Amino acid sequence: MNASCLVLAARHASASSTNLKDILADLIPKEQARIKTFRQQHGKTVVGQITVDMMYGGMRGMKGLVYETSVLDPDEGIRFRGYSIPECQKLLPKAKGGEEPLPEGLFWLLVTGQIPTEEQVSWLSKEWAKRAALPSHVVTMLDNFPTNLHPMSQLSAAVTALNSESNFARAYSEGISRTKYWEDHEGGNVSAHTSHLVGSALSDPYLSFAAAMNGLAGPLHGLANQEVLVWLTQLQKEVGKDVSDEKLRDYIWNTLNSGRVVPGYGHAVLRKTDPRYTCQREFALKHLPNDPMFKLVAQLYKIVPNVLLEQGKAKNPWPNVDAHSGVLLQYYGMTEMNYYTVLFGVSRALGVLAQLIWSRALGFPLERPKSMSTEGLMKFVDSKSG
Ligand code: CMX
Repeated sequence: MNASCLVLAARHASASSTNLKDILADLIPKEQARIKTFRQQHGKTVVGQITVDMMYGGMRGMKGLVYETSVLDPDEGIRFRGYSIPECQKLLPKAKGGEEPLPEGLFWLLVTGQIPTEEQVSWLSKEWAKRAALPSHVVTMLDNFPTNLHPMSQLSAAVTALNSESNFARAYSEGISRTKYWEDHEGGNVSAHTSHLVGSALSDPYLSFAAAMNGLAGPLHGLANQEVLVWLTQLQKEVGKDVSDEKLRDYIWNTLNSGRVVPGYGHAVLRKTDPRYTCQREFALKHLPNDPMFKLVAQLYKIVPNVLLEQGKAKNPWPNVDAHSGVLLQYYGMTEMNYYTVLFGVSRALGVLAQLIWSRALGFPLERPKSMSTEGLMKFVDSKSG
């Protein structure tokens, strides 16, 4: 459902309610009916073509997934329920005296398609606070992990163990009706797709989210924000703090020539600077313009894209969100770099769990694409050309 439809559909419920569940109970049957009609009319419409390259190339560009909460445009970047990042910054409620939108407001928007009121955001804050306590077995488990276990592994293990508390798992074992799967809610890219896939097996939201976190923990995905800071710190150690553009170029080429990627640059879909990077850069320009690490990141922004273009491999030479987030975190005192991806994971929960509610509400079936062997694919291509 696009943002405007959802807004219209939600208007009635939202006018009188601050309860997210009541609003969803009103929205979901309308959306179910709308999609049913759409599928009856257009179910056999062909959406795209699948090429041999797509099958070997990580399924890039293959349209095979319905995801309601956000859409990523290669040039423009992400829109949440139709709203760009600057629009979200402008429209969503903020904390008293604050300038940035509250996460509760973004979650509300993702789930309902509607910009919430301050009262609705405050209702959701209280709901989340009520659920904040960890069961003692999870605390004990975390305390018993060795200190060198990466925080992302700790997060994933802790969320998995939280499924002892899952209302969904309990209700499912008691024979809950399919139409109610969305209610017990505790909630494309690797992490979002993983939670979607695992959730499609009706694994409860804790298990689905933990699986997503295992994907986010990879260096080509969410761990890149830690990798960026490690790379920047090493750079400063090796070439000093006030480094010339020429020396930076050499350092970047050394990274590439040693067979590594430049962390924080490139993207599987985006073909322009990530608007999340731009948003963080504007924040840094306002609040920490003289921070040496920010200055280095800004200097790299002028140099890395040209080097990547010169190398001629990366389809997108521009920075992604991970090129910037660590710099802000270190400025505000979070120097434990291996926790950066955990924070990314917490924010990702808002998106993937909002979608999980809708996946359940719309009754998406078990996800199971068809695979082929190289042998089978070659025979298929032969039969086509012969
Ligand atoms: N540095 C060096 N080489 C890069 C590169 C980078 N930043 N980005 C892409 N390339 C290379 C790829 O490794 C690939 O090389 P090979 O042909 O030798 O295999 C080639 O350019 C083509 O890759 P692509 O189609 O442009 O990019 P992919 O869709 O395959 O991969 C991504 C996308 C993000 C994994 C890749 O750009 C990368 O490794 N970036 C650095 C890690 C990073 O910042 N990840 C975070 C992404 C955002 C997020 O999900 O959090």
